[in-house]
Amino acid sequence: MKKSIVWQILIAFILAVIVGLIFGERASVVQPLGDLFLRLIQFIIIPLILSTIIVGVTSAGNVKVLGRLGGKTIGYYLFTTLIAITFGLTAGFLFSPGSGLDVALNGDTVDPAETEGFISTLLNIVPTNPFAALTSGAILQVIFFAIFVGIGIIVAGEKADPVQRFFEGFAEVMYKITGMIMVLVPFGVFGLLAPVVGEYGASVLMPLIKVIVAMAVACLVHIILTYSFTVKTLGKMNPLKFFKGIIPAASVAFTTCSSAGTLPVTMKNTQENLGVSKSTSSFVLPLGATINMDGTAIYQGIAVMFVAQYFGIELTFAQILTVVLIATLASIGTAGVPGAGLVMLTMVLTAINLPLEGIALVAGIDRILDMMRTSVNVVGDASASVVVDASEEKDDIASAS
Ligand code: DAS
Repeated sequence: MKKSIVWQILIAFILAVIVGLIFGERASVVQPLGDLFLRLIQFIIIPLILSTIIVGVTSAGNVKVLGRLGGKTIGYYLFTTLIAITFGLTAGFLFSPGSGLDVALNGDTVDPAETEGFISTLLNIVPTNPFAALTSGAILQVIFFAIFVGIGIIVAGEKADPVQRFFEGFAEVMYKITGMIMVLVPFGVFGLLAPVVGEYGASVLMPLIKVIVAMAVACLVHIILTYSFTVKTLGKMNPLKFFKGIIPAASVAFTTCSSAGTLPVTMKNTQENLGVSKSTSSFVLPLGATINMDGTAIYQGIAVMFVAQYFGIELTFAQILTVVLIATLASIGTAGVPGAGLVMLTMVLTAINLPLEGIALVAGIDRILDMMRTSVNVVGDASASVVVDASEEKDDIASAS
């Protein structure tokens, strides 16, 4: 990876903070720069996912390998999500951000998002019209469609060669377009971050600083402990190389608050900086951008403890377990877009009968918390691609010998 992009992003961060602090709300004048960047990376998501997953599946060569790849991916995601929720609940307990808080409720309530049952969440992954899924950007349904097109190509054999070659060429085109857009990452980071710094002054952040600190600490602990461990022991990669290689994607995630929007950058970073194969990254990352949300899981743990403490409610062990299960289920059905975690929180609070009014307390700083949780979500997805790719290489060698 060109060293310059990391320095350019660092300079963009520093400039954004300075401009935000100096100009306050007037810093929003640079918002169009950030919005342009956001639209540029959003416009390539669906064609990139469709083409790269089809190529990834067909390069797996057979359905058995595909099943193995899927099993490892889902297993890793569940493993790290459960650790993340535990870190979140522990941070909420240790920091006690809701105890003795003298912030008055502003009376706002949030309508509880419906918790889709486990079965309906799974059923919704199957598109009734794949072209509608493509035009509406239903990422999980696009992934489902792409996987089955890939399987169809494998089963059809030689007759489908022209289709396979078309998608191989199309995927290459999408990677090239992603490379062109990557040049704009520093400008996008600046245009998205400066207005946020300008909007959230100390008066907004200070009353809830304990929530922000608890979130920051839990995210850092999870990134440093969990991902260093998995990348080193399972991914056979130096953690420093991993963290340095994923900086651009983590920066885009931090400023866009969208795992899905960051996907093109995540794919490019894992392939070019971390050496993950295209077939693994094109399968693991789109799946991760929608169903793997470790940062959001940390947030659920902290927010639940915060609301319970604020209202002086003791959580039972059964309620804690419910949080773990609902947060995991909810993350599968929630797309990686800004504010997804806040929507999920309504499901979790409803499931354990905590007052929904508590959401109004954290909604005011949700953008700040979303920046942190989206960054963790993306770094977690990248760690999965490194781990699964290393495991696949081992299996390929084993089956070849
Ligand atoms: N913004 C979501 C994402 O893109 C995370 C969240 O809202 O919790 O991953």
